[in-house]
Amino acid sequence: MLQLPRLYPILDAACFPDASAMFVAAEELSAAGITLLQYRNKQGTARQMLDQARELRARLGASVKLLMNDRADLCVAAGFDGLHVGQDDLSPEAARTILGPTRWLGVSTHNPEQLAEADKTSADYLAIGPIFATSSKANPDPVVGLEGLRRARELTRKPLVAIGGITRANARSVIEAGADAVAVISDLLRDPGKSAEEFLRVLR
Ligand code: TZP
Ligand code: MG
Repeated sequence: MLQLPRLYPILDAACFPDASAMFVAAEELSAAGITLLQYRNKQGTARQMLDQARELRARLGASVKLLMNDRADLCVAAGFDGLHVGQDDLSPEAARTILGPTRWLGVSTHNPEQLAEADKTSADYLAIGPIFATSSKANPDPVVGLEGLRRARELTRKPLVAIGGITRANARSVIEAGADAVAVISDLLRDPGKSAEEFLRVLR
């Protein structure tokens, strides 16, 4: 079973004025010591996404595992280490046929039914959320809360990632409720290096 680092930053292209600002943030996160990063781009074309993904790979080297959001084809084309799919993307098994056996596959879930279903697949880790209110996702599912996270923990032995509204102030409580890792977008945006260092400190 895969060992996830406790901090799982997500670089969302929509949160940056341009691609160069996003690359600078990625380098700052890497310098702060993160070892896993998801690239998320809901607005870009396939070609823009592939170019940006390759640039991330080139800038971050092998010390950071890179996961592509949504797109199995771009994951493979960019030489990424894994893929994260949601409920409206390729099914985990369809994604697996493209990824092969060794690339990491993560699956987003939002309730106990989806979690139990995803647990039966070849997913390497499961995500559950939103744990808290979030403004980083369009049309988010209902908030799961720490209590929902505790229940999710009982439904799977796969590594469990908590997502949605997680900050340096509440991250510790999320790990204590049973998450193996916290996925974060907005609380890493302002001064990414310093914020990542603080996350890593509270999650130690
Ligand atoms: N899926 C559930 S919540 C969320 C996603 C992609 C957004 C998380 O962003 P933030 O800013 O850390 O709440
Ligand atoms: Mg998706």
